[in-house]
Amino acid sequence: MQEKLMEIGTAFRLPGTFSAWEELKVGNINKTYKVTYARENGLEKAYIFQRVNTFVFKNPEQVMENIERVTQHLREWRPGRVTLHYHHTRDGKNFVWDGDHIWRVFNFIPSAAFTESRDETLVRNAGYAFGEFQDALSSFDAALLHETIPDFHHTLKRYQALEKAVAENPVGRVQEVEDELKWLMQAKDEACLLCDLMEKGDLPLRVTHNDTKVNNVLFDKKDKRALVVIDLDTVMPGLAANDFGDAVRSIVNTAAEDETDLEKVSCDLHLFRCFAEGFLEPTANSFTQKEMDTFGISCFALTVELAVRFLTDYLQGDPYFYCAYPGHNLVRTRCQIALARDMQCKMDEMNRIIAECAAAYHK
Ligand code: GN1
Ligand code: MG
Repeated sequence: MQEKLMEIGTAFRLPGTFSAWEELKVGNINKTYKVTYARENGLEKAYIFQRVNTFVFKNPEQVMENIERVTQHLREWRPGRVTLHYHHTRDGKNFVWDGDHIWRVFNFIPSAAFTESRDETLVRNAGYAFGEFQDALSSFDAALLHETIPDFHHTLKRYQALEKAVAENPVGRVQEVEDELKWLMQAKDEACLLCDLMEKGDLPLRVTHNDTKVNNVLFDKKDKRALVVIDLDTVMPGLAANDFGDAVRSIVNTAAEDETDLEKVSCDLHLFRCFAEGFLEPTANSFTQKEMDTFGISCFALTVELAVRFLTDYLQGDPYFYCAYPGHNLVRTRCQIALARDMQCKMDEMNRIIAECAAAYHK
């Protein structure tokens, strides 16, 4: 791996001598490495090298074009703020193709990141960061964006892909997952409510992040302030509710996304309130009432949708999500189902909390 990383560093003309590297085990799609160079002045400088998964991102040029435009917009929106800065090769490209894979390099931002957190300040700050991201992109022209993964949060189409995988049963795993399928099929109408409203044109299309996991926010190590929202691969037109729901799914789960002890999985309502406060503080005045009315159900929808996606991948032999062990996608499916079931029981309270937070920040 070191040789490969050195070759990539050379393509990007990084100054200094390659001195260290480590893999950062974050994310289920791309491979990420922290690479350090020693400069002539004696100081060390670190970069993030990422190998883009081209099975998932079929058109990486378009992904990079989107990122270029969005980061430029963010820099103009709040000059002086930390943003992702991608490096360019000699011929002005922001990625290289090494014959097998696409690689990109961006600045390493000294910070802390979390895959789980019970810290209410962090959760509130994560909410604020994703809310502010929405706010920043409300002045960005959506027509400038490529749809890098079409129908990414189209829950109904995700169900259709699952139904196809069940019918084809390519690796013979359907018999094992009857209980999960049964639960997901009875939840279908409720989970697709949000997507039905989108299809009817009842909700505005905005420019959204679409992958609002807690580890996609970097925090200041000392004061827990959110520094920057990262992982801009899926910034596309979408519903504000997608970002809200996906974030809640990831941030207020009391267990990891692949917890095997389902007793530990639940939606923590106190953290939910913290997140909703953070998210709505910068946005409550720009979202429509109709949009905010969908925020509760969006948490259920996005959780079920991800269960559907994990299960589809499992039935297809795991081609999409990185699996650390056999059956990982099934474990993830069960965990998301457990979380969605808990949200169902708490939906009235979740809606009440959203309404209170929206009222508190509405001027
Ligand atoms: C993937 O790569 P990562 O971890 O940011 C996936 C998300 C899922 C998430 C679940 C492009 O995100 O949609 O919610 O896994 N990204 C893509 O952990 O499919
Ligand atoms: Mg991602």
